[in-house]
Amino acid sequence: MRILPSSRTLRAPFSIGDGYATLHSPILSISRRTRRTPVSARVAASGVKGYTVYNHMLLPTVFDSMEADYWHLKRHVQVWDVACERQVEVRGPDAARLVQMLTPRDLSSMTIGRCYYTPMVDETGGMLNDPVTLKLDDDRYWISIADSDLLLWVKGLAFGMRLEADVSEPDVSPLAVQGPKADQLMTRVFGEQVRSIRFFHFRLMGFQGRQLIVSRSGYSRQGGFEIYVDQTSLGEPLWDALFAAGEDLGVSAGGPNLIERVESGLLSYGNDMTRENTPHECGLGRFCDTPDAIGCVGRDALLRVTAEGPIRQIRGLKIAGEPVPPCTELWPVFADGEQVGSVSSAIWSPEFNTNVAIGMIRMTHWAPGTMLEVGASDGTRAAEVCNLPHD
Ligand code: THG
Repeated sequence: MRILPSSRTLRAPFSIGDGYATLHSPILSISRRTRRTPVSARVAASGVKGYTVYNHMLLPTVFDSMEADYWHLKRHVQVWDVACERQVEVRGPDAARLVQMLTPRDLSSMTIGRCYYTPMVDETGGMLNDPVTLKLDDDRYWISIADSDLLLWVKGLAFGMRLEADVSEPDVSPLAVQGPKADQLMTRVFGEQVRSIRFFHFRLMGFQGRQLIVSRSGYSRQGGFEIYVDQTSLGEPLWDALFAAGEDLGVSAGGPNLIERVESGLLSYGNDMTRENTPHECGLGRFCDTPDAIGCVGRDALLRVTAEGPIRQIRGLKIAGEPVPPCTELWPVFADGEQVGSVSSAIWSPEFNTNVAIGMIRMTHWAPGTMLEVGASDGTRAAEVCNLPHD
């Protein structure tokens, strides 16, 4: 499959900064390893201009331009091929015990039909993933993972602990509908009942004689849903139904948008956090109930670090000057010439008229309003610490 060399994509797909030309224009070689999704053909037909690879699968990132996609997402409605949000299914008598081993969030009162944002940690309390966990039944969970091979860790625990639980990656590919007109569009395809789905809850909704899990969730703060397409052959009919129903709403293909997610303070595993970080450093302490998370393999380690509190934490930053180049490696953050943190994601925000960023900052300098310096790849710039989400 040829991605770039068509007449409309020869031009660099990004308008911001020179770095895109050198780092982001090369062709992404596609093979069996960079797995296709149930709607890859529709994505290509919609004129996708850029992909990344996430969980060894194609993730479309740009259609028109990053800025045009961003404004469209904030004003209208988009359909996202987020099949790369793979599900780790955990099923069997020990399923609940195994899922609780993974996370310091207390799942004991989780009810069927709930989605929980769940930091997942190793035995040192280091972040392994930050998935959304769905409880389908008392003995069946889906862990909707971010970009790390969580399946292998979960299978290892299940085998090593001799648990009665099957761990697999089912044929499930989320399709997200995001944006202020998402309720309108979804109602047309699934009926008025979708409106009653509460944030981070899911319900079974009918589509062409099948029942699909639909949740009110998604990787943007513009509102919307995720449809868990549990059969590859349903992908294209569902995509087509959404586009047919949403023509007058200006529905378009989209994807997780870097500008919107940095403004919104949505973290990206592998970018803003790694195994080196605890959930508390990531600002995910509100999703941890460590004392009650009996069985979590990272419980002891996290009890130790929470007693003292983190000494560095995720913060927002506003970076002065012209639009920054793409942040493809950590940028050091300085105070009086000494490093006090690093920036992991940064982009020009057309809405706030400044560069917005996410970084990890030492406690001595993490107070909002603190002025620091960022060693961006094109030079040093002034930056101000702020809370997330940006406003
Ligand atoms: N949806 C589903 N799977 C996913 C993602 C998703 N897997 C990969 C990735 N995204 C996982 N990471 C996140 C990060 C943030 C959120 C969801 C998944 C998120 N956070 C809100 C917040 O932080 O304010 C709300 C959390 C809450 O209140 O519970 O939505 O997007 N299926």
